[in-house]
Amino acid sequence: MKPLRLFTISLLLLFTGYFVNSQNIGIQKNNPDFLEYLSSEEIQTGYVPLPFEMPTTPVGTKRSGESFPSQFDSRNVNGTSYILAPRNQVITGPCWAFAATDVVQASFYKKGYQEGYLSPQLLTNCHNFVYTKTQGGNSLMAVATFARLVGPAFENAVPYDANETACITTTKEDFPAFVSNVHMINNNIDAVKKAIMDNGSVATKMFYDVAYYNSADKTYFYNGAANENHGISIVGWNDNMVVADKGYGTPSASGVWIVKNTWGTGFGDGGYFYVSYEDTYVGKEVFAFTKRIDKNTIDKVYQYAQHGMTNSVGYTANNPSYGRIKFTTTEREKIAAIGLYTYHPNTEITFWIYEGADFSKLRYTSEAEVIQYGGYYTIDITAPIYITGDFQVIVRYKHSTEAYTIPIEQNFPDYNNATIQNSGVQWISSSGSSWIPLGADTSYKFNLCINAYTSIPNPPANDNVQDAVLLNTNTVYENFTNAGATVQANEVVPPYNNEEASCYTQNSWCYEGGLQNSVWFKFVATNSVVNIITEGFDNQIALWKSNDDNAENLISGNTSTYQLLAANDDASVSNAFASLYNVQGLQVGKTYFIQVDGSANGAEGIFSIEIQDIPTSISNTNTSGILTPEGELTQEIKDKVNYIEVFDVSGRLLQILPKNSSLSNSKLPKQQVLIIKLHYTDGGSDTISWLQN
Ligand SMILES: [Ca+2]
Ligand SMILES: [Ca+2]
Repeated sequence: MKPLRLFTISLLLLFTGYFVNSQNIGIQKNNPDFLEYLSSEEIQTGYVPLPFEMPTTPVGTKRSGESFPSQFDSRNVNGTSYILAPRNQVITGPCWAFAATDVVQASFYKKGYQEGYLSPQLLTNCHNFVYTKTQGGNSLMAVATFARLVGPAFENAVPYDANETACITTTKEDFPAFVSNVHMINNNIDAVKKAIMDNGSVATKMFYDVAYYNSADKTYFYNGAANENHGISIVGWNDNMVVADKGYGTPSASGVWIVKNTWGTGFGDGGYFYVSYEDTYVGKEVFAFTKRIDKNTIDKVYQYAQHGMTNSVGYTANNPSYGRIKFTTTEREKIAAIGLYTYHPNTEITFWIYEGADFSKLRYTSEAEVIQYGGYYTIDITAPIYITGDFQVIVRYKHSTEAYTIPIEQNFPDYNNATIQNSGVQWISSSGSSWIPLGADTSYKFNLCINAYTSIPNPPANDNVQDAVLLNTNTVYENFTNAGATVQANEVVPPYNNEEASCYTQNSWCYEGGLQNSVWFKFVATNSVVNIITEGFDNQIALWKSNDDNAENLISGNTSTYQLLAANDDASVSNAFASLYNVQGLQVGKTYFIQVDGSANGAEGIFSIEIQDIPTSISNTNTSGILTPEGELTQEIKDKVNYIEVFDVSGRLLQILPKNSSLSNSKLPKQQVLIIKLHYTDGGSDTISWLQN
């Protein structure tokens, strides 16, 4: 695969003045079969060659610690079938769409979702490439369509019609899920076997001519050089089956793929046939769909490369190549996932998300990850990153031995007929610091294959203080969330303190990005002292009193109308949950407001909350012989202690201290009665109460 050097940097320097280093940007050679296909006078039907030649998948794909069985069939894996009966495409052309939807269906069944057939019609009608239904397609077109959040749809939602029909609009209601993490596997039998065992089946292609089909034993073998013309899927294998000689050559060894066809159950062996491992195409260029995505986690996709990867560009091997892309959200949206292609197997990927159109606000840095197969990947962003307006994604592609690692959409008018964006939204770089613009108005007329998936947040009902949820005391309320919550204008916030110790006090929050996604509660005091306990995620909490019990004061900006009673970020060293202990001076019958916010740059999570109406004093337990007059454990006790449990007065375990711990020097919550349980090495124990000043 010799790269063509299409562009030289020296020319660019003259015209744009961009600083670039001395490396040239190169582009991968197109697949000659594909170019021949495009230039062919005849309209062909069936399977369209891929625009690029798939790199060979390296060895090293064995299932760890296992060898492959000599026979495997996803129609019967210990009595379970992941495969639905072969369908009939009726006309020539949609084979690729039947194969892709059969493979996605099998992968969903393998994951335990038995939802029936998926719709090839949605693929054939809505792929946005230039081909009509009868003109065919390929697996990459299915990948690109699914990556656009078009399908996979239930068969019932978009039923198959063999006529040429228009794309109909679908919604998430029509889809069981989204699908991603598509592995491209080339010429590696073990990797294909692994993919079948992991995912039920894989999509591949073949050259079909009845001359090479043996109707007696339903076997097939073609080892010539004619172009592929049919898309199929593989559901299993048999290492021992021999393909009989039909007069066109015999494979050198036994072994067949169990191939699912889409010509009805009357073809072959109930719709299946058996193709030699040595066939020119079958099992060589394979697509496995490995990831099911909960459709409720994604609402939108931002992308320029609507047709996905058709080529790759970049710099020479062992140099990082960066792609940078800018999108603009239409409302406040949460970044749910980043979608990207890799061309070469074992490409190392790292990406960054910046808020805004410059680099001043880095919001996310991914782990560097070596992706074993070329293909399409969707990497979930679990951190709560909300964007309103511009944001940028930078992806670094790195490969030690391969060049041109940045997947792009190159335009082929007779294939994808792509709209290439103008400059200003896409760039590439060899340094990650100086950027070469891409665009229809530049020398680099292509789109980057980087997608951003977002979800539209749905703020909780108690996002605003006026909508605070009324809680009763002494009741544990489960399953509140601050996900998608917002900050109101002039919303109150406790003081921050940069000292680490401030995380544990009862009057401030640690400074970790400020107020980000608060929700509100209120209660009517039934005692002058309360504990307020939250559990579930890294949050921060504050208790507020307001004149006339009026919620509006807390967003008025008028500090004389409200008062902070207590605030906490981390209830203990080992526990990032926030809680308020022993808050005193409440007025029975008055309403108090509780603010719960995500800590550490706006964490989101599910949590429980409980307001404990506690007695004002608890009886002291006997501490004689255990504590020194200074309030420290005596040496005799320290020598006996194995470990120490610390509880709050409600009996909740706050933390565990190791032997030789000092009570007074520990980071136990202050100004709060604690229950200290001393566990001795001989199995005995003592319990004392403890108030740290
Ligand atoms: Ca809020
Ligand atoms: Ca916290």
